[in-house]
Amino acid sequence: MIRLRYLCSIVSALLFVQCQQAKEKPLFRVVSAEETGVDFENTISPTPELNIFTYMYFYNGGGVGAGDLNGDGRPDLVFTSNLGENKVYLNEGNWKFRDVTKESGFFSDQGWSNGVSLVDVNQDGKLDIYISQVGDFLKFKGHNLLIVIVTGKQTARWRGITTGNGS
Ligand SMILES: [Ca+2]
Ligand SMILES: [Ca+2]
Repeated sequence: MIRLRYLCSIVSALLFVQCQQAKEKPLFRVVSAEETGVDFENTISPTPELNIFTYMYFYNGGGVGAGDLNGDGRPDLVFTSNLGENKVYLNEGNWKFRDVTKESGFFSDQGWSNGVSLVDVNQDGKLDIYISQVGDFLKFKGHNLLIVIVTGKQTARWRGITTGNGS
């Protein structure tokens, strides 16, 4: 009986120590929009005309892509929104991002964007952006969007090319 108590005490002590270690060193932590500068939200609100019953993918969400868009070696972020504005953030280091959506100027044609891929489409060594949108469905008349990024010596120029109907 004493051995059992002794064994239980050791096991309890080990579990306590294990729990303490887990609390001391978390693998992840939440960083706020104020810290990072990333304030994107994909906000959707159902209406009688547009909801899960009229569009079965209503809650599937938008998309996010991470890749170095400006060639500085740091991964930048692109978010696509269903009903709001798609956004681009340049990574300025130390977990700080700058919203360059307005200056990029390539998200003027808003629709129900549901995904983004960052890939070098024209094989010039620089990532380009491909955004998928819902096409001809209900009120949506979206088109997938290919944005080929052309960089100059000091500035980046963005060019949008509209491709066929969205999927
Ligand atoms: Ca970058
Ligand atoms: Ca490219």
